[in-house]
Amino acid sequence: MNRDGTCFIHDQVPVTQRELDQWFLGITKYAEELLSGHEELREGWPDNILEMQRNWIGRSEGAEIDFPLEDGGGKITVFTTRPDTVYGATFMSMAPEHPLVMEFARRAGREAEVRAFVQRVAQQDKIVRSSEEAEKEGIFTGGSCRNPVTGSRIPIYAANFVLVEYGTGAVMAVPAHDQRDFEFAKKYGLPVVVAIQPDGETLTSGTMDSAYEGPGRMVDSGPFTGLHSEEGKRRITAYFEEKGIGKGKVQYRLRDWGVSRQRYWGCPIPVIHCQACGVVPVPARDLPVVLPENLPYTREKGNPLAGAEEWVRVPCPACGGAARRETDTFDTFFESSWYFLRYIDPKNDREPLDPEKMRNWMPVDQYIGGVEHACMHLIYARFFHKYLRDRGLAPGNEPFRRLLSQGMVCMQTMECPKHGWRYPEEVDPESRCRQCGEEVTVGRSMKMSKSKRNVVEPSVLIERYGADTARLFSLFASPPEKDLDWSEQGVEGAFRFIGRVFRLVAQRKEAVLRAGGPWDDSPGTRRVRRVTHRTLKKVTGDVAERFHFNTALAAIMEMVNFLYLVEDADWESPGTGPALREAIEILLLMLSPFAPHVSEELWEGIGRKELVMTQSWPRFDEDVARAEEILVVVQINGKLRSRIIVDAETTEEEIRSRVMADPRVLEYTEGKAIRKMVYVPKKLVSIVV
Ligand code: ANZ
Ligand code: ZN
Repeated sequence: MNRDGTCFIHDQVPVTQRELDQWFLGITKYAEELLSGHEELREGWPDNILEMQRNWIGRSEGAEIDFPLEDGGGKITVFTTRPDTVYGATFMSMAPEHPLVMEFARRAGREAEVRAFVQRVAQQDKIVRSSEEAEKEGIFTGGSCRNPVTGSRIPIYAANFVLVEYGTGAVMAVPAHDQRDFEFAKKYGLPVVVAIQPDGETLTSGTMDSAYEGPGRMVDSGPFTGLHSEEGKRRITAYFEEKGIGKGKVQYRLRDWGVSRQRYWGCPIPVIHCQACGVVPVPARDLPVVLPENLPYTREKGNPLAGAEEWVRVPCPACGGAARRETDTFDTFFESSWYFLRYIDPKNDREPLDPEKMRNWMPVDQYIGGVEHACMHLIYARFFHKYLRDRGLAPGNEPFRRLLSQGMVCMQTMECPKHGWRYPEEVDPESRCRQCGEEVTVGRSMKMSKSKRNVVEPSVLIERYGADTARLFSLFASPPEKDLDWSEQGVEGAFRFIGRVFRLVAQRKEAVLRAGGPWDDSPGTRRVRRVTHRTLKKVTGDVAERFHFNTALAAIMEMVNFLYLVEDADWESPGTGPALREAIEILLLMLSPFAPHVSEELWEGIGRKELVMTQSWPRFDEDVARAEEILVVVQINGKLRSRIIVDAETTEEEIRSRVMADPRVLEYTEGKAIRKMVYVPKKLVSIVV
């Protein structure tokens, strides 16, 4: 942890920078590893999350180059990803917040107008002002420097699109090869100098109507002329390094993490400030630091902790002199970066974690979290893990082997011509807006969130349909990584399905109770067992390997449909009855994680004494599950012309259409009238043309 009094607050405070004493975590030291670690996560993490992290970390390779100031000595360092374009740099643009901007203005007697500009830009949103579409604006500061390779004079502008916290806050502007610089140069009448020529084309500065940002051959670039731009980047950087006026540099967008908050309710930052000793950590024996209770909370006075004199005043742990506690508290992301480690060792009151237990349990096999955590939480947690690893406290490089990023629950809204989108309850049964009576149309799907007050309370659903329906619907509606559209019909469907299972079991209960002994080897029995074990195989795979509960449920539903079609005689038969009993048992075992209450009830109904929830997951029999295949030969006018292999479950109708689509059959039947087609079950199709 670094005490850094000069840093600005980044991420969370976008517009105004306040200079404050703040605590930062040195996450940028891990920037490179947070990126390269993705290699280890490629298998188990969704691509889009890794992509979002990559952008958040934002690695750029380039160079820092010094531009000597025109007068008074000194230099300005810029960060560029295109050192190969330095011969085309014709001016410099600086972040309006850069301390030198006002300095130049003062020296040149341009303070008033420059200050007016700087203050105006300070009001603009940073994201907006640095976006591509934003109007490029700037002002001449009065200062200038020299291009280190051409020696020409470079006027220094303050420009709204340059950000103070990225790179060095100063940019060498190359209008011929950077679109923002191009627009800026056109607006303020600054020269455009071509330094890169694309293959097979010749640019001239006078006729360009946009910048050329691609690679090419270097031109008008002194000794580097003729090099390809990639080669040029390396050679120019080496040249600057040799002359001591620049160096290769990898730049990250990721900033050190400002963790100080001026809040009462955060986790205390356990340090004490002593006049004589400086910053002294609270000794382990005095941990945890407990916050004072019952502080008066007033909106106006900022952090109430700062006024809690009794709590703040403590003796210095090092010298015993009068000292003061830190009153900033941690960002809530601090604790959420490692909370899960306490599950390994929740009762440990001597230390945050036990390295021995960490070795046994970490990493987490499967972590689940929404996409809203892609960047902050999931980067911070990785960073904590790497830090703990470096302290010998955590095994491996990554905290979470696999990540499932679940979708959001959304709600379809209606569009009113007068009132915009409306929630279902704001629309009457005739599809009219309850407020104005206008007819509504189907609108967009919105995320459910408390702040938008479009949350469907689970308790309402549970009261109306029961908890099993609520659960089944959410699991069935979509794969977990996709957003889920809330739908009343979907809930109804889940409810009906549960009723269907209930009726099936209730109806066959007696037969199941009677069915004892081994099953036989009849075709009917084989068919029942094949369906059962195939379904079990599919559900096992979908649930355990992919978390695809929706397709697992679809398979269970198919199996229920199948069981409804089984004849009474089979249920009662001594040979097939036991196979059907197995089917019902496996059905309930499969269903129990999705609809635990009704499964429990039905499990008891078929005579089982133990709870279904204490049963282990059933095992499928691979041989039984394997599809039985049959060979059907095709005769045309009495001659063998083709053969097809189909699943034994395939219906006659399906077999007929497969035969008619067979290319060999088509060869003989194309353009001819089929006079007769006979199917001999599981053996032969005979066609007469
Ligand atoms: C000269 C140049 C010539 C550039 C050229 C680009 C093309 P990324 O890829 O995002 O890292 N830049 C540097 N610091 C900046 C800041 N604080 N605010 C806004 N822009 C800044 O972008 C790096 C490029 O963005 C740098 O390379 C610099 O412009 C600009 F033909 O330098 B370049
Ligand atoms: Zn002291």
